[in-house]
Amino acid sequence: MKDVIPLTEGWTLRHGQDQLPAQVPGCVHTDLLAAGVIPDPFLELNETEVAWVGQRSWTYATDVSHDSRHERTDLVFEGLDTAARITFGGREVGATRNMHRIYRFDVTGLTGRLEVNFASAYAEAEAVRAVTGDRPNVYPEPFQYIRKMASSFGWDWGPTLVTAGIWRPVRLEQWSTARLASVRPLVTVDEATGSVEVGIQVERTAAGAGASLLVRATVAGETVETRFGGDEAVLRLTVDRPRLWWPRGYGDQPLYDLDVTLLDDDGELDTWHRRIGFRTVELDRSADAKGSGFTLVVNGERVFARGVNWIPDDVFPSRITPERYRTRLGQAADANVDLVRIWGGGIYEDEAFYDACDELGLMVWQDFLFACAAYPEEQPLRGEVEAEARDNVVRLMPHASLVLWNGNNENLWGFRDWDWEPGLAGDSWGEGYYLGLLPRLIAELDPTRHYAAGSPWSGSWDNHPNDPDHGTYHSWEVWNRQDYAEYRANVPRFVAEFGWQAPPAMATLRRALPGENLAPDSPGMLHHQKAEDGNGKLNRGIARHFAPPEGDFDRWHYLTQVVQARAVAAGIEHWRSHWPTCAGTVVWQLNDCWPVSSWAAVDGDGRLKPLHHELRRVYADRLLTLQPSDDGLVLAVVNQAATEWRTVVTLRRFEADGATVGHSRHEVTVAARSVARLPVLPELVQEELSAKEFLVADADGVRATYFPVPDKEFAYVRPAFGIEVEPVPGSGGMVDVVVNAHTLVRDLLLQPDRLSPHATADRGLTTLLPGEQVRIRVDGCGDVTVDDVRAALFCADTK
Ligand code: BMA
Repeated sequence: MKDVIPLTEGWTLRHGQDQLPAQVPGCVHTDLLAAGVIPDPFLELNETEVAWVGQRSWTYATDVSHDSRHERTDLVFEGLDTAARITFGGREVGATRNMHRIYRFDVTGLTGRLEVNFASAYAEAEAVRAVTGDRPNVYPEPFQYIRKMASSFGWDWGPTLVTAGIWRPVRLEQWSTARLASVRPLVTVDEATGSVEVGIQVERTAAGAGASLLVRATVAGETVETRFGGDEAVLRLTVDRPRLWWPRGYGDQPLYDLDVTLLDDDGELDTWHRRIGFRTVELDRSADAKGSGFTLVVNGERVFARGVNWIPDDVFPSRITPERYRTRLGQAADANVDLVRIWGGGIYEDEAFYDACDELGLMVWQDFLFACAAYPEEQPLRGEVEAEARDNVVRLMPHASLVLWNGNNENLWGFRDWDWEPGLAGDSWGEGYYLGLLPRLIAELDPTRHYAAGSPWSGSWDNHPNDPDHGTYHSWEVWNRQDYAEYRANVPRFVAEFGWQAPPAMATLRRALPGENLAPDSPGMLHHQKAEDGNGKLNRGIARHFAPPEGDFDRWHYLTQVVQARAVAAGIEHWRSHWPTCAGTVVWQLNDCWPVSSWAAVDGDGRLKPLHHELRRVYADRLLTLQPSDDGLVLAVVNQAATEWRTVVTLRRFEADGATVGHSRHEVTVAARSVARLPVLPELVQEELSAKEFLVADADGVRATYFPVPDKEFAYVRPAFGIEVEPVPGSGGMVDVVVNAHTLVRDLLLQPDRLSPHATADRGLTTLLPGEQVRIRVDGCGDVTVDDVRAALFCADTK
């Protein structure tokens, strides 16, 4: 059996004359931070102060002594960031230039000092640019010339912190005769039979060449084995009536252990284990009267995907622990999300990410790592792209949650629309990857999975890449230039990106900007806002609906949260109401990689923005929404559950002071996984709603409200409500904040982190009619008074 020796100990990082203690896995910035050499780049304006770190070369070293009873010793790096030369025992053993690859070097017979010398990523990128020539790019940094996490060079939500280091585990593997070089399970389900075709490749030592080997695979109590003399074998297993893996909300997530063992006549040589799941996934892109769709079909069930986009959860990804992945993806699941798209400017994530998705029933859409730029296809990049794709397709394909490979983020669109084409003058720009190399690799390695060439993409050059009627669509005009009501202007087939910004929670701001007199344009706030005209867009977003919160930072902050949540809800409510024409929404973005104003629902310190709670509402199986349409107001009753929804919807027309001026009841039956769109009874809206009126629809505890005019034009009665604080017996310190409304109270929000930085609340924005009550459970706030709570409570209609 092979021996594995993890190399985690004794590492140092050379800094001038000093040898600083270093973490492996880790990176330069976190080591310098731990040694007190640099300030925390997440705080204040420190990011700019540490820019020099990315311009330098860095050396990691440790002493390795090891004995071996084996023929071969390999040095295996699961991830090196990025351009490195490796020496071991005084000998150069290899060089690397790709953060996304797994590297294995034969170091048989070597021992002693192991050194990994990283060149500056800028130096490497510029050297490659000199070979390939220049290409257009949305950001000013050279990220398309180096296979490194693109967003570490800075993004419209991310700092420019270009790090280096041994970012994933490193180990020695000692082995004899042969080892498992790759194992590729292809899992299919046909009627009631599950099949697993396991393709294996071995690497042999010189002595092991031609030796007769046995490989055995076991799943669900079935075992098959085969003897072979070459480097490849295929094993076929069948499982009768496997329990199917489903996205959350559709069924369970049973996972089966798949074990592969390689043996020779003397016993075991190597083993491999993963958990797999049995399910089918189709992507229906067929043409219809409206264009061509983009509908995921899992186990025969057509799915409206309730998605979020995922970016690296830390600009230093070596810091992300399995627990942190689980927490963040748990937050996605809590928001009734069922699909996570890993965006192409980040990384192929850690195993722990996909394990959590397998267990939580979160479908994963994995981009290949290309974003917002023209990418040269010349060497040395082309070989790197192929090698990295091979490594990661093989690594990730066992996961049941992985439903889609996607070629790139916005590059096909950029070529067509962002004026790249004229300057390219026949140069390569990435098309050969997205429409050639990558689909060929998927067909070769992982043929049971679907591949999309890009996001957005309409399926071919026959239509504009971002044509809403064909395939995937990114909706950015609305955030950039319009009111969120404009989301209603079209019904795309699948909205893979759209979103609205807001700053992080107050406690996050206070931690990141200690001592700053916070204002929308105070120095730290501006520094932690990376989007083009970000604050302008935030302010215009507010101004379309509210009187400007002149000089009142707390109110500005609250209003940004309200507008973010309302904007995203407006998009999702409209698009979901048009299922099955529209078959999914993927919100930009779930998470952040540092404390920043951004589109995220969960901020850089892991705190939930009100948007997170709003997603939970609009992504629930049952949703009511009132939508203006050409034929008047429509009540859409959305039922994504497996059972029919038979209910009575009560529609009420109110005056601003709470008096009911109209009332109707509708018996509605909505089939499973479908939507009923009903005209609102003309009696109820016979006369157009005035600026003093609004509508409320209720059914089985689900509510929709409809206000005909922006808040600043609405005839609000000054809100009045009572507050009580009730300790929750036996809860270990939780309290219920009970609010009793005497008037209409719109978008009431308790910001729990204003009570204590650690406090959380189980609700976000809540609208109450006169006489209604809400109970907000707060955890971790300690003893609080009604006055404390009042200072942390906001609502839309206080001027
Ligand atoms: C799209 C994304 C990201 C970007 C976001 C917000 O372009 O793909 O590149 O961060 O919009 O601008």
